[in-house]
Amino acid sequence: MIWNKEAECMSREQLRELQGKRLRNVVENVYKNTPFYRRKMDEIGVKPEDINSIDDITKLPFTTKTDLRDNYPFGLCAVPMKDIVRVHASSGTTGKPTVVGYTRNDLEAWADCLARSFTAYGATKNDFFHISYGYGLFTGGLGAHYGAEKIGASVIPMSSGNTDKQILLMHDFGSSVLCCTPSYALFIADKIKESGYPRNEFKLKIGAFGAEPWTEQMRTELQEKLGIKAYDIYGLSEIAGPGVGFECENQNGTHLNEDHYFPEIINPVTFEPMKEGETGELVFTHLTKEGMPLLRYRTKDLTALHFDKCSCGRTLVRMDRILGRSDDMMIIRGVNVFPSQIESVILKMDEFAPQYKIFVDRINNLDIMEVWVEVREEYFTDELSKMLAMKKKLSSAIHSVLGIAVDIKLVEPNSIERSEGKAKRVFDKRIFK
Ligand code: DLL
Repeated sequence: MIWNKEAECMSREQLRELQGKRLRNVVENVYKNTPFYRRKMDEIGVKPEDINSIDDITKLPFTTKTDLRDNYPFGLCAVPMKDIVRVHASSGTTGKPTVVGYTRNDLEAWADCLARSFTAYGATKNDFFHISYGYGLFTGGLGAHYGAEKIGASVIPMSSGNTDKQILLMHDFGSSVLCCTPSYALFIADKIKESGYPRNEFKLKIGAFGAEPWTEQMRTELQEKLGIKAYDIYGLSEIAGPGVGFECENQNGTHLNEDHYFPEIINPVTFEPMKEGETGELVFTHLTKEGMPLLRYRTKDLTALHFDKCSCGRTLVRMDRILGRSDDMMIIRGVNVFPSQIESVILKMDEFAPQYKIFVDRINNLDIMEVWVEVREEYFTDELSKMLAMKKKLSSAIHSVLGIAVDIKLVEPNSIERSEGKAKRVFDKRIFK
C-alpha cells in the first residue's frame, strides 16, 4: 500500500519541477531570514535569482555539523522562536549538541514521511506499534510515535530500556510492529527466547529498524529470530529524524522522501557530484522545511543512489544501505575498513553471534586491530582445538575481505554488553595517542 500516492509516485519530470520550485522558495527564505546563509551566499556571489531549477543546486554552499555547532542553539532558525513548536537535539560525542527546531508544518511533513514508511511496510490502523526508540531529545521515539498515530495505529510509547517489561507488554498487548535500533531488536529477540513465552504467543510481524548501520546478514538474523519482516528506516535529526527514507515491500533499497529532502551524492574530498550508483557522501537540502532549513547538509553517511523505477510503483529514488559514516571509517595500515564489512563476515558464519567489538591501537607505529566476537552457545566448547579452528576460519575470512590481518578473540556467549539504543562497537585508542 502507498500512503501518499501523489508524492510517492509522480513522474520524475514532475518531481524535478516541484523540487526546483521548492528549492527556489527555500533559498529565498534563508537568504532573507538566516544571516548565516546570506553571508555564505554573498561570499560566493550567489543570489536567490540564480536558482531556477533543481540543477542549480550545485551553485549553493555546503553546510556542516560544525556550522550547526557554531550557531548553537538557534542561530540557523529561519522563523521567530514563537513559531518553533518542537526542538530536538543529537548528543554527539563531544561538546555541545546539535539542535534542530520544527514549525507546526515541519512536524506535519515529518509525520507524513513516517506514515509513508509504515504504510510501505504493510502496517495499518489495525496494528499495535511498540516504539522502543528513545523518547526525548533523540528524534527516534517521538518521530515514530507521530507517524504511527497518523496512520491511526495504536501506539505504545515504550522508549528504550527495561527489556523484561518491554517483553511482557509486547506479549500481553499483542504488539505487531516493533520500532527500535537493530542492535536493540537483537537483544529483545534473545530476551524473548529466555522469557519462556512461546514465540507463537507474540503477534510481531514488522520491524522498523534504523538509527545505526546494519547489514543484510543482520536482517536475516532478526527476521528469523523474531518471525517478522525487518525493514530499514533511515534519517538524521538535522534533516528531520527517522523517515527521511524507508524500504518498501521489495526490500531492495531505501526510498528517500525527496519531495521534502533533496539528496545528492558527492565525492567527500573534491565535493564533485558523483554518478548514479557510485558510492560517496550523502548530502541533503531541505525543500519544505520552515523552522531550520539547511542547504546541502553534509551527512558524512556513505552510500549510492539508484533512480530506476521500483516495482512497488514509487518513483522516489532508492538508496543503498549506509556503508558507514566517513568518520566511522578506520584506516588500518593504509586500508579503509568499515565496521559493517566485519559484521557481514561474522554473520555469514553459523558459529558466531552478531555481537562484536573492534579495538584499534597503534603499537610501535603499527596499526593493530583486534575483533572480539561472541561464539554461539551451541558452538562454545572447552576443546581448545575446536576453538582455535573457529578462530582461524574467521581470521582468514576477514583477511580475504579486508586484505589485512586482524587479531581475533573469541568470547563466551552473552559476554558482550548489549545495547538499548545505538550500539558502540569501535574503540579506537589511536585517537588519544
Ligand atoms: O538516528 C534518526 C533515526 C531514528 C533514524 C530512528 C532511524 C530510526 P541521529 O541521532 O541524528 O538521528 O543520527 C543520524 O544515524 O547520519 C546515520 O549515520 C545513522 N543512521 C540513521 N538511520 C540509519 C540507517 C537518527 N537506517 C545518523 N542505516 C545518520 C544506517 C543510519 N545508518
